[in-house]
Amino acid sequence: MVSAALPSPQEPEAGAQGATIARRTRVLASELNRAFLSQGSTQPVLLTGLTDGWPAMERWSFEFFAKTYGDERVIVTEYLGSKNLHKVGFGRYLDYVRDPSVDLLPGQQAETPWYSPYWSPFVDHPELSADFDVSETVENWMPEASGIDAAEGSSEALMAQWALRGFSWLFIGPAGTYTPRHLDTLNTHAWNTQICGRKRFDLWTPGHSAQGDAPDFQVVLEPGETLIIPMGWAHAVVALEASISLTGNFFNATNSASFFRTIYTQPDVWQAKARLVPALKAQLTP
Ligand SMILES: O=C(O)CCC(=O)C(=O)O
Repeated sequence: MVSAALPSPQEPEAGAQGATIARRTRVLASELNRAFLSQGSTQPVLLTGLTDGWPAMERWSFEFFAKTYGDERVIVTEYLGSKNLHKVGFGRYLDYVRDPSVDLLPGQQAETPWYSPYWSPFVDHPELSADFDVSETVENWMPEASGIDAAEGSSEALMAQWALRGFSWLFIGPAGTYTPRHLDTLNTHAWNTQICGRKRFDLWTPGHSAQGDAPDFQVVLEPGETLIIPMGWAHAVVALEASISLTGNFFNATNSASFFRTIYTQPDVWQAKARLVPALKAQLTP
């Protein structure tokens, strides 16, 4: 993660650099890979229609999560990547999301509203995975969620947990929550779907490394829309409204060489994800 000046939660400024993001309806994975994710000519793309028929779009709301999972504890932070982390009751956090005047962490100061970007519930609550499906568009070589059904402790089950806990999250927070400019982990691509509320994404083309520069693209993601961010595209995100987003990182033939290179050269990164799985944590040296 790279810190950056905090952005104001505003609409995109008329045509950042005059460029607009490609938009498509219902793209098949073969076309996504060919037209948007091929090495050397990657482009972000905003997809509509992917969420048609997802139970998540009807069911998932602040009220649903409070009622169903409110007893859990979640990590909240100032912004994704900050070291200022606190554990709070999820129900209480959701009260704060709906009413940011609630004093969530008495005595604690944060520059931006408290954010919950680390809730990865799909291993503990596999029922949530049945509420969405990106497989039409996203070809993912990460181990399948169905591996969870494999014999407990089998390598398939452990790999599936590694992938699910380390590469998929529900991000929840009030307006103004913020993720500073960064590149995604282990050279993965990412899909980001808005379930409710709107978020602004600022994007920098691969190789545009000067910090502090205006983004090359800005786009506002509306509920039901999905933004595909290819490997190597730096991005920063700000919520314009109270928001629930679902996101996953993935790799396939278009970036597998880069993904595996980082697995070999950045063992600390994949091992940090492996430590999220108790049986794998036990096998890793501290
Ligand atoms: O929605 C957000 O705040 C951050 C999403 C993102 O950039 C990521 O998961 O890498």
